[in-house]
Amino acid sequence: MSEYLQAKAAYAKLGVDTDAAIEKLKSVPVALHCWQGDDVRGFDQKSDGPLTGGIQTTGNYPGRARTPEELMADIDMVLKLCPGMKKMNLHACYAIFDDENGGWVDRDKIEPKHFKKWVDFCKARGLGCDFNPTFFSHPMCDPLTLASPNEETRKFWIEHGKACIRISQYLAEELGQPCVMNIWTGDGFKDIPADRMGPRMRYKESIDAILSEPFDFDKVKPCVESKVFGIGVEAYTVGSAEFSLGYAAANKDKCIPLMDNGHYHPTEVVSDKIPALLTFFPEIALHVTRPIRWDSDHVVLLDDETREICKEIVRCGGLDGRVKIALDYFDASINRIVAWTVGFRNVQKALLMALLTPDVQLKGLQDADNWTELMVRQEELKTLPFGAVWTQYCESCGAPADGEWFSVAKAYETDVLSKR
Ligand code: RNT
Ligand code: ZN
Repeated sequence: MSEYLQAKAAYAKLGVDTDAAIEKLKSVPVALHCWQGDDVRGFDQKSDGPLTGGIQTTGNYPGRARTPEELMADIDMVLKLCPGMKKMNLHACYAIFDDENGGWVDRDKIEPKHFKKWVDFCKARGLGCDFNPTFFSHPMCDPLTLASPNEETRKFWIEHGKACIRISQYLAEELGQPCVMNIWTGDGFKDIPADRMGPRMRYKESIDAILSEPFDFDKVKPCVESKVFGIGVEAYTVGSAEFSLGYAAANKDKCIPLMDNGHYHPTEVVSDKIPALLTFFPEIALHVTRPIRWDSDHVVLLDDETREICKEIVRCGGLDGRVKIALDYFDASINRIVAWTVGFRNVQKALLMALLTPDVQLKGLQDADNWTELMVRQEELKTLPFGAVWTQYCESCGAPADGEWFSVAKAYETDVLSKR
């Protein structure tokens, strides 16, 4: 008997159908963030300014993508190395300006045509696309954006947000899949503020203004992403957890909350917050990342919290569109293709593991107050032959198995990345 058939039989004993799990996972889009490929630089700034907004890439591994063509080629390699259904995730700073579309414009003036090449890229690969306004790494950050006391600054960034709504609508219509549009700013202060309410009131009004731009909520899913602190923004964050959740709750007809698991105090876990939010919100969005001590955006591993997040997504019925899953990390200290691939494959693994869990039986034990057997059953799941199911999944997606893809990534490094 093949390894897969043996594994299938082992899971079947627990009432788990491995074939069904594999088929289900193939239908779940996971958004691949374009910004791992170039250390969150983008293409829209003439001068090579620093990354701002309290986020930080560290490392200077050779081979980062410097042009849209290089970034697209790198993404193609990642798509080939990963199983599962992918969706692109772009930032506004990845706009492509050329002579055909009239050349460079500032962020308040960007249009769908600046993303036409990305639409062509996605169409050719059957991908949907998510989108993000870019409220950082720009001279109009004073350093605040949507919460700035300066009206001219706020106006510029509101116009940027509205332009991004129009672009998101265009992406959704062209690609025939909803576009999640995430609003995150690094607005906040390094030191103790004298006014905590003013910036939040301005932030609220600015988001209101952005969302007053007409859009179809079935196609465009605006999100607000909360944060606890950033580098140089240690004392106060305008878009805190309560602010963002409050905003989403008060605007359920046009906005959903987004949780990034690097954006909470270290003993808080997003896995536990998923069912809490799904109790009240029809839809929520996630940025899956790996914080170490802070929002360091390390590559996602198959660690306990990633597994727990995926278990909650599956158990709470999140795979049928209620939970929008995206990756968000940027490691510049290792091969970027490998960083992307390891994180994407790990989210796929964690989702597959979750789908291979006999949830109904385990819930039954909990409801019967049988914590002894629940512990035994949960622990024994850990040594089931998951690897054989994973290999089968990769094969049925036409993607390489573990042990097969790293050499391909290394050859690409030798042939392409090292020549940049
Ligand atoms: C920053 C947020 C945000 C960014 C991306 C680039 O802390 O997580 O989502 O990482 O928009
Ligand atoms: Zn994020």
